[in-house]
Amino acid sequence: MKSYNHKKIEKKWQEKWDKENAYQAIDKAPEKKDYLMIEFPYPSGDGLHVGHVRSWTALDVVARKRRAQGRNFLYPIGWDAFGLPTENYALKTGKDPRIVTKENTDKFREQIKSLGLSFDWSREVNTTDPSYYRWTQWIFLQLYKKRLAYKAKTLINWCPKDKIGLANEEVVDGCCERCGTPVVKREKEQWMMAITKYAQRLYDDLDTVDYIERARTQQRNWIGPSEGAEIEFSIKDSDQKIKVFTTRADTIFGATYIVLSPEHPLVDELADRLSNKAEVRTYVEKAKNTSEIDRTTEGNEKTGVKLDGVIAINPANKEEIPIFVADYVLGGYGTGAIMAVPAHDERDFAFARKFNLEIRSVIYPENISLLGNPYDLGFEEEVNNEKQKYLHGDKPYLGNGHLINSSDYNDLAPFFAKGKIIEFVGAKAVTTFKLRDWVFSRQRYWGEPIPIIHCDKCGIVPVPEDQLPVVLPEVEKYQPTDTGESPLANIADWVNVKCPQCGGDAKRETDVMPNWAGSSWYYLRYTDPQNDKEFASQDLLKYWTPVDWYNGGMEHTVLHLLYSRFWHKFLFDEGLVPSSEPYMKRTSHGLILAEDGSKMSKSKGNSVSPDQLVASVGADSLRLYEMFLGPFDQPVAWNNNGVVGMRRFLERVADLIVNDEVKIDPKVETLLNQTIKKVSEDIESLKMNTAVSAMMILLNECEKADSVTSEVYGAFLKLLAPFAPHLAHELWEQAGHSTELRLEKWPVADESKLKGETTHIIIQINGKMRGDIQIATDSDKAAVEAVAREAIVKYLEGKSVSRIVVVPNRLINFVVVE
Ligand code: ANZ
Ligand code: ZN
Repeated sequence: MKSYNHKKIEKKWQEKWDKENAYQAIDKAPEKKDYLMIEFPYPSGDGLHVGHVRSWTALDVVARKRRAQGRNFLYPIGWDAFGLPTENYALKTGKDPRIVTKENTDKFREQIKSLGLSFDWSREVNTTDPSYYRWTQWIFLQLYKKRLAYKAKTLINWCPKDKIGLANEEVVDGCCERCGTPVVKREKEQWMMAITKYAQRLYDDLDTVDYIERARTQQRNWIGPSEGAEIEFSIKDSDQKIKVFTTRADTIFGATYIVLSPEHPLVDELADRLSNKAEVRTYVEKAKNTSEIDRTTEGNEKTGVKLDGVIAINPANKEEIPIFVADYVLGGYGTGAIMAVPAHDERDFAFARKFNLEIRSVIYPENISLLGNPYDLGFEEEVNNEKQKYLHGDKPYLGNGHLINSSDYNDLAPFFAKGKIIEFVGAKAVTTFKLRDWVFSRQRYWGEPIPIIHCDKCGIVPVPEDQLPVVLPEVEKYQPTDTGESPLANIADWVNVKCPQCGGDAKRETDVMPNWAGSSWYYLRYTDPQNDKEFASQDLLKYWTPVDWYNGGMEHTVLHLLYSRFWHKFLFDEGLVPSSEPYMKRTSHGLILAEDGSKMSKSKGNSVSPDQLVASVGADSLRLYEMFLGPFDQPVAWNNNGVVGMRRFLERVADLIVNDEVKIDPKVETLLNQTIKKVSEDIESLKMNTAVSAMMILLNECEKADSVTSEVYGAFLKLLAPFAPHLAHELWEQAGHSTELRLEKWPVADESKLKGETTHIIIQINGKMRGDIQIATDSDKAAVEAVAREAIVKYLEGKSVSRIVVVPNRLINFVVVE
């Protein structure tokens, strides 16, 4: 078998493409534009990993194919380079983060180029570049002008180890996402972003984009709309009122007490009227350091304190009811206050039991008004059981039924009563969202300075736009101060400035932005990366945006993706971008796991280095292997033998004999057309593994025929080119063509030649039939396996296959360890 010199060939073509600017997108070309994007990487010191290679190659395959179909293509790359790992590294080593970033991006760039990825390098952006973050700061100022960026004293999630405020999204199970330290609450003046003002639109417009369903659902749940009402309860002998948020206005006649969250401003405002002021204060202080998880976990012992000396009035029946402060009610949700209905809510029930409060039933578990009598509907037993427990007072009743103890509303179904009662008590129907405003400040160094000046006389003054960028100054120490202020606070000659409004002494804001800022708009900058008058020209934005296809990790669905949609919608409202959504389509790749199915990690020593593989078998084999690895959106386990197998496949392609004196084999001709069709379709739906297996089947057939015509050979190379671009180009050139393969048109299947011989194959797992496939007759084991795996993905998920048995043209059996 002929070997080929991958080092020489890959270098040759990479240099050629670089010199020719082969993959540069042409602004405003007449061809249809196509804008494909991967999440720009954080240039960490570890360099590229095989996970990057998987997702970037997949989209590279799409890009190369669609270019060959005549699209004007934009496939850009850049660096999301602000952030904690670089800063922490600087902290440890004393090295300037700018230098660290430069070293890391240089390394990444070289690695990426060694893979033959067809990025448009002329549009490279870097979020830490002042000419870039000048515009991040500019967008911040526009948000500030519209009051969407605001300063507020809030309880924030504070990581005592990193000394940093965290957004809710960065807190995982009560701990810091980065270092795992339990998060505490701390009161701090913070810059906030009013993303909640966009909650409804962020939710509704998910219907207008083509997102992978998992991502759409995850965003919907995160935004979390809840339809209910805000109802006011007045306080006796006072003109103050307590506004509660409830989704069950129908139960108001059963509201036997009120609960304020410890964060509620009324707790302080009412303090002077309380006879147990000290007790209340102690409780509130303690609640501040209890995590939200502990506060809301079902079954946790309920705690609280009664506000002695104040009384609320239920607006429905004018009854006087007590007011409590308790931490099971959260400050940041709804209005931070509830009407408690212990007979029909688990938490209220537990609390009422503990504090001996009245539990008054207002829903009776029989549906007399809406659905007919449950006894007639065949649910007697179920209903009776529930009813017995409920009537014994053993548990709250959460089901449907009809109203009782509710004056004029008795006998109504809850659903009907709700609207009527909202009207009766003069309440307002509202939709509340789980989504919270975005904590935007970071008391750190390696981020964009927030372009604000604080003046004693004028207050908060934005830095005038013509003075942007506010450049991040060099410092000696990267350690945040112990008071939690940014290290920038130590640089007097940077902090002290004149107020742009009154000329008096003033101070710069020393907080910086989170690393979600620069990534919220980078796709806009790619369209016009050198522009120093605007963040991008309207012309180019109109031509290129929105992004047609964006691939990225599932872990970014509720952070980056949501923030970015929010900024985009704001820019749209300002008339600065032409579309209301930034990304028309979103896909997501599965993780690559180590050979044993565990997570790959440097510390465990089970990660695979792309560099090594590029050196030993070549980028083409690596690319092809990663595409063959398994369904793109599923997690897959790595296997080094597989890479070697791909190398062998490429060598066999290089060995094919071309002979135009022999007529085209009709079997090969049919299969070629089938393969063109299959590969073209599979690429578009990211079924790269089955595309590769189709090419393997074609190769087998070509080999059986002893030789192939140059027509067949040429078409094969065109199909192979997006996956293994270097070797495909080299073989094309060796075949005597004077133009480059990348400039050739993508092949089109001849519909009249698609019918041929296929065979039906049964798929089994441990001998049990799990599906079947139709595949070219005499397909080899690898090909059958790839197509079969695809067909039974859901059965194999999370299972480890120990052996595979193939009976040619009959069946394939996966032996799985149960
Ligand atoms: C009275 C009531 C009666 C309620 C009943 C439920 C059942 P979702 O669906 O999650 O939006 N609630 C409101 N604000 C709260 C806060 N800040 N902290 C904790 N709980 C809060 O839940 C809405 C319900 O959760 C509201 O409806 C309120 O309790 C409670 F039989 O009001 B309900
Ligand atoms: Zn001033």
